[in-house]
Amino acid sequence: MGRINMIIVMLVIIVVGNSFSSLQRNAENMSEAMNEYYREFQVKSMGAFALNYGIQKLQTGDVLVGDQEVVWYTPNFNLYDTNIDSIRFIPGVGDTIKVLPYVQGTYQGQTLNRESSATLGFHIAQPEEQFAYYMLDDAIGAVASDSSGMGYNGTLTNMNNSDWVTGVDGYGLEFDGENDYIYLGEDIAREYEDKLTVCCWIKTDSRTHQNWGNIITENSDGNGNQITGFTLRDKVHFQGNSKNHRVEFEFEMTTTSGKEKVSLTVYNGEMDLLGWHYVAGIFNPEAQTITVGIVDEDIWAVSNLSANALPWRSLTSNITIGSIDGGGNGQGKKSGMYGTMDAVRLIADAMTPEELRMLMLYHGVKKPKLVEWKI
Ligand SMILES: [Ca+2]
Ligand SMILES: [Ca+2]
Repeated sequence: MGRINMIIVMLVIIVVGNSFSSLQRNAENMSEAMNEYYREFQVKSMGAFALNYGIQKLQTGDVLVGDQEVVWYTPNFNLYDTNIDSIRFIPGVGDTIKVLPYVQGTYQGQTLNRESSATLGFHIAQPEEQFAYYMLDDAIGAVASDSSGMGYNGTLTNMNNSDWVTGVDGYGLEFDGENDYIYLGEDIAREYEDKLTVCCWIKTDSRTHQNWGNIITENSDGNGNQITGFTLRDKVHFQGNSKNHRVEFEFEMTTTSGKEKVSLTVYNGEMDLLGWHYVAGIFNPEAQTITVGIVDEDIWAVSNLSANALPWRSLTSNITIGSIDGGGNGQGKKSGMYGTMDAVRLIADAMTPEELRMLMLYHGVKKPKLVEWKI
């Protein structure tokens, strides 16, 4: 190889070599930028996921937000080097909730924190299959207006203006446990066929009432006999040792397979027996269960139904709130409950505990809609 050629080869090596190393340096810079981008993408994705997850929790009613901020911790939520530490739900101006997931990621030993946020507004929907809703805010007169849109206004029977008292919201009605009732008519009893939920606020009177008192009941023959239909009822005991003071609730349905019922007893100390409680009876032939529960205390009793048990219907059924129509005189199952009621609903569907909690808290099923969000 000649001298000139040698020089050319050396130059080529130097030039190419330099180019390679500068290429390598560029690649290093590139991959760092890529990593940075990827890491940010990862944390942002997790933030977006957490946000979605939080919104979904609100939609399904798994997280319920009242006046207070709710912090929901998610200790095992990890993906690669990123995890959702917690999601905060903060009640905002008007009827809005801010959802703030707190996401943590680690990169090369460094901890990265990130907050995403979304603001949700709400609209309150009434249950689709609701066929009667008595807010009992009429305050005067002999009519309990139905707010369901179905027009099943009730008629106060053996009651007067002094029975309109303070309720949970606005007014409620006080029942004497003897002959006070609201008559809802016969047509209303045909509004459900299989599934049924009845629920209302109840404040028990402090008098002992050892017989079952009807809260809401279907009466099959106009004489107070329970040949067909359903009954949500209670029984209260406030005598003797206060440890034995108790309230019992029972939900019963007459079905094609016979009487199906479920009951629960709550003793003094387990809850304030004389406070307001949101009580529900649920008949669900699809799940083959009958349920009675105290929604605000999250106390439930569930029984299994016989196979193919469906409500047994009668064309002459009527529904009453309080005492039973045609029965009365304070005897056994024909008597009414002692105490005050508010917000009575009848729904031809089997509501879940979450849906019932929403009905209790928001006077309807709360459906979130997105107002703004930032990842
Ligand atoms: Ca009366
Ligand atoms: Ca009311």
